[in-house]
Parts: sequence; structure tokens; C-alpha cells
Amino acid sequence: MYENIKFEVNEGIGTVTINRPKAMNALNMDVLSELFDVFTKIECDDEVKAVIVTGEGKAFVAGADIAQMHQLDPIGGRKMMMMGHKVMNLIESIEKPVIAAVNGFALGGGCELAMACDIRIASEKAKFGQPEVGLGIIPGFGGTQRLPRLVGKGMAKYLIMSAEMIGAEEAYRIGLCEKVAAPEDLIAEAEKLAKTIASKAPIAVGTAKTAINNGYDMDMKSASKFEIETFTAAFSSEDKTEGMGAFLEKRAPEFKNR
Ligand code: CO8
Repeated sequence: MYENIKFEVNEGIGTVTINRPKAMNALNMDVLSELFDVFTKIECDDEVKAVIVTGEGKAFVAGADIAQMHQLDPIGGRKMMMMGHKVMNLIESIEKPVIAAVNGFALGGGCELAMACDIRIASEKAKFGQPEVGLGIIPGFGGTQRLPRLVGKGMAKYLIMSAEMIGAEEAYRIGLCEKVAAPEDLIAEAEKLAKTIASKAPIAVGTAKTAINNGYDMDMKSASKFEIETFTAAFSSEDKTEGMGAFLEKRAPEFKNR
């Protein structure tokens, strides 16, 4: 069905694998379109409770496709950039947890893809970076905005302006990834986390994501108000009655996503 990505669902966990290993999984327009398509489907698929994004081979994603960008005029470049933004914004906005299992190079658009996910687990072999200024451009899939939000303005400027590549431990230290795993354990760790989150009330998990992502860019008063409204949505769910009832009855909850 897809030519540049693989998608499979196993016990409620969807795994999206970028599959262009010969080009280090670089994001061209075709890959971006397939990612947009698969996440649009995931958004409406009740079977998928959590998603893992990873890359085939030794790269997670080594950036936007430089060969393709080299051919584009400014209008074409803008279209590609906007497509990238659409994909990243979709991943960020779907009300399901998305975990990046960063298996190798996460550079440029690849680092931006990882940052659009909710949580990043990195292999000890992973390398993060925003090399764009060395190519005469700047990050264009949201990196100038998401990187400072994750690691702070100073560190984001350091990474973007120097184009320096950093390893997984440094990425963990600065808050660019939330966990580091041995390469052979990476997918198992991502699946373990995905299953843990998937075992919780889906509406609550999705609502928490929405509250954090949207409230983060508001002033505190508006953000508090936003939490009140999103909290009320979760509080109105059947899963709230089930979750609290199960606790009081000392049994495991059976959430129904209602
Ligand atoms: N685009 C296209 N092809 C790539 C890319 C890429 N980003 N990265 C690697 N490849 C290709 C190489 O050209 C090579 O192809 P071939 O075998 O045909 O020569 C193949 O993948 C293997 O790569 P290497 O031989 O270079 O492998 P190494 O192990 O020596 O090095 C690296 C791996 C370090 C990942 C190296 O390939 C590299 O530096 N890649 C480029 C990284 C980069 O600069 N990424 C940022 C791109 S810019 C970007 O992402 C902007 C996002 C916003 C775009 C807005 C749209 C307009």
C-alpha cells in the first residue's frame, strides 16, 4: 500500500517505519504524503491506541531530501515546507500518544519529526542535529519553534547555529529525548511505554496531550482555563466512572474509549 513507509498494528500499538534506508530515510514529498495519509487514518482508527515512529536501517530520518530540495524553486520549496508542517502538526495534534524510537541519525527534518512526537526514546547510537545552516537554509519543518520549546532558547540557538551533531546522552541531558536505550532494546522499550500508556483511559490520555500542547503556548490564565475545559471533557467520560469505580472495587479498569 505504501512505498516509502511501513505500517503495522500489533495489540493496539501502531508502528510507522520510514523505509528509505538507501537514502537514510530522507523525507521527500512522497514520504511526507504517505506520512500524512497514515496519520490521518491512525487518527480515526479506534484499534490504534498508541503509535511508534522509527526508521529502517541506520537512520531514523537524516532530514528532508537534499537531492529533491536542490531541484526546487522557492515556490516548490515552500510547498514542500508546508507539507512538512502539515505532517508535523498532524502528529502533534492527534489525540493519541506518539513515541519516536530514534534508532540512528535524526537530523534536520528527522530531528523535527522526532520533536513533533510526544515522547522520544533514543538508541545509544542515535545522533541528533539541525545541520540546515550548513546547506544554506534554516530548519523548515518546525525546528526553530519546537527545539527552543524543548531545550530552551540558548541551547536551540547553539544547535541550530553551529549545526553540531550530538549523541543520545547529550540529547537526554538537554531534554531532547526522554530516555536512552541500548540499540537492541530500543523497540522493546518503546513498545513497553506504548503499552503502558495504551492501558490507561484513551480519552484522558488524548485530552492530557491536547491540554499540554495547547496550553503551553498560552498565558497562564488562558492555559488554566483551557485545562478546566479539557478536564471537564475527561470528567464527563464513561471511562472516568469506570476508572474510579475500578479503583474503589480494587479491580483492573476496563476502558472503552467513551
Ligand atoms: N537527503 C537525501 N539523501 C540523503 C540524505 C538527505 N537528507 N542523507 C543521506 N542521504 C543519502 C546520501 O546522499 C547517500 O546516497 P548515495 O548512497 O546515493 O550516495 C546515502 O543516503 C547514504 O548516505 P552517506 O553515504 O552520506 O552515509 P554516511 O553514513 O557517510 O553519513 C549522514 C550519514 C551523516 C546522515 C550523512 O548522510 C548526512 O550528513 N546526511 C545529510 C544530513 C542533513 O544535512 N540533513 C538535513 C537536511 S535539510 C532539512 O532536513 C531541512 C528540513 C526543512 C525542509 C524544508 C523543505 C523545503
